[in-house]
Amino acid sequence: MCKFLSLFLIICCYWSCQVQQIGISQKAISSEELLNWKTGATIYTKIKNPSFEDSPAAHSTTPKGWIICNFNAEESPPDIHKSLTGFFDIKHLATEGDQFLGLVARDNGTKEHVGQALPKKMVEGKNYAFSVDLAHSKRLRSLTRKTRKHVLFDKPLILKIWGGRNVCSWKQLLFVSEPVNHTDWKTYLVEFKAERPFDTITFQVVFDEADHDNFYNGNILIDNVSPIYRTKKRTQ
Ligand SMILES: [Ca+2]
Repeated sequence: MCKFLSLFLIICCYWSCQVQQIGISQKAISSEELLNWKTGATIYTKIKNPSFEDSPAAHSTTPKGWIICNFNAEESPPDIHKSLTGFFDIKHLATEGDQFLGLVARDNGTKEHVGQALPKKMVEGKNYAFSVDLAHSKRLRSLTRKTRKHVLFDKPLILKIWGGRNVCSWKQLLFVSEPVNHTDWKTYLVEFKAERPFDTITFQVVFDEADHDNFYNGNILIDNVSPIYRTKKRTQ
């Protein structure tokens, strides 16, 4: 009995720690919650080109300040959309400035992700937070190499955000979104405690394995990443 209870407590503790550390399936926050969170918070550092501006808005183009991770030469790079430009039939407006980023995952299993070096290193044991706007397009239509036909990339994906020591290295999972299935923009809060020092960040889209057995074509739109704030404790 004693052994059973000990094992139970260990499992509970492990699960609780995992949830706290990686922020499983974090949901969008309201504008009021965002305002409350920012009140009194201090900026620690800023992400380069957080609005995905100052780049030529074009498909298959990486935003300035960002690097393509795990680039597959047979697949195109991420896309920089401009408000109402209509690349791949996307008709969204940027939430900040005039451009935003689009990441896709494909039915051949490939997934797009971008990363960058941060201006300042995250300090082990300290709490940080930033916000990011996410949306999904039901209209995105593109070529799939699997069938060599133009098809809809209209299924929801999940965004993971990683911290690392080299650009595109994945040492600490900072954030896992819920499946982003909303076409309107929503703001998500990314809260984390640095488990060890790190100074790079990576945005990666992944498949929603809970709802889909196989690889599929999907997209997430990203804009308006806030500065990274030093916080005293988590709010979620
Ligand atoms: Ca923007």
